[in-house]
Amino acid sequence: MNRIDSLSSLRQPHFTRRAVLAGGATLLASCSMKLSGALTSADTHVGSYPTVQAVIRFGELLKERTNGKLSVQMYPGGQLGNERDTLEITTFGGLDFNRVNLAPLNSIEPLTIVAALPFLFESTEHMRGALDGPIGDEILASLERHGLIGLCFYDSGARSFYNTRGPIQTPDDMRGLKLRVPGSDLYVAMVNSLGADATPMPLDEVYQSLAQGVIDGAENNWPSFESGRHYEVARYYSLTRHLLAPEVFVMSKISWDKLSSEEQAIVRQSARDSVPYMRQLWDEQVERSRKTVLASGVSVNEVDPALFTDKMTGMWDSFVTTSKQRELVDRMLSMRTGKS
Ligand code: GTR
Repeated sequence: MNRIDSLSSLRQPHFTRRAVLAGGATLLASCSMKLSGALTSADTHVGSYPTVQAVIRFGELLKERTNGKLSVQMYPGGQLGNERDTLEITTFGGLDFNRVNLAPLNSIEPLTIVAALPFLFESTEHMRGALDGPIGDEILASLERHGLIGLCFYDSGARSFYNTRGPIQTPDDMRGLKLRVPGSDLYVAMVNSLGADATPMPLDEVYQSLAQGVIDGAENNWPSFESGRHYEVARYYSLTRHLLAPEVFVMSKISWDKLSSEEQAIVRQSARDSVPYMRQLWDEQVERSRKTVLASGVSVNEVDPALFTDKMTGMWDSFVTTSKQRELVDRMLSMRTGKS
């Protein structure tokens, strides 16, 4: 069984943690000490999504800069499992790379929480400025103790609420709504702080759950709202823009340790060099998705963010509990310009 056949066999709907670990042991045993050839990478999004395209670009740079020794085989569309499962597989070396949101890392590494706090970043420029520098480097470095090498952050735009019931103008309109969130306590608390009922669920179950009325809504950025076809069933999108949490591109530390230091430097630099490309694709994709959603007749409304900010920032203290987290939050806040 090759590595991807092994991974596919792990993608049974009800595989247990023990099965994952056993599969991982098999995968590990079949790994050679040095890495070469096509390295694997997973993404929950479809092939045209900017995060997938950015990692493909990363793979091209890697191939060019290692004279063909290393390249990337991308598995998009969640075909190897949801983000939480593929992250676990990545930590034991069954996958070489992974592109995920910060949310599934929140329960693993407290420093990832600071960049996922609602209403922390005042704008995309603020988020990029903070995470492109030393603060971002510290958050990426914190992943190493969990078996992951943080390579770079990608944009994820602004997340807003959408639902099947009606426009949200104030938190009162959210009372009792069953809203899907990614599996992160931070997201659960954030949504519950507004009086809604947070329902953690993997992304690939959202469309069906909306269609069947299992949930009333969810929250995400324009491209995910559109590419997951959630807008076909949730016809109200209310622009709270409560979260500008980034995406993150990681490598398995087990795979990383099999690279020479020169190759490691190439991997780091190529990941960084894929970021401007991702951002260009991202801005274009946001515009395309916005147009598609609007053309379909979805009701889109602006909200007064002040009505949401107090409630949602009120829960920061429950999640920012260490002095290191506080220090990073203070540094990020000091980079605000007051222009959003
Ligand atoms: C998207 C993000 C995915 C995933 C998804 C979700 O914006 O790109 O990685 O985290 O949100 O809500 O599960």
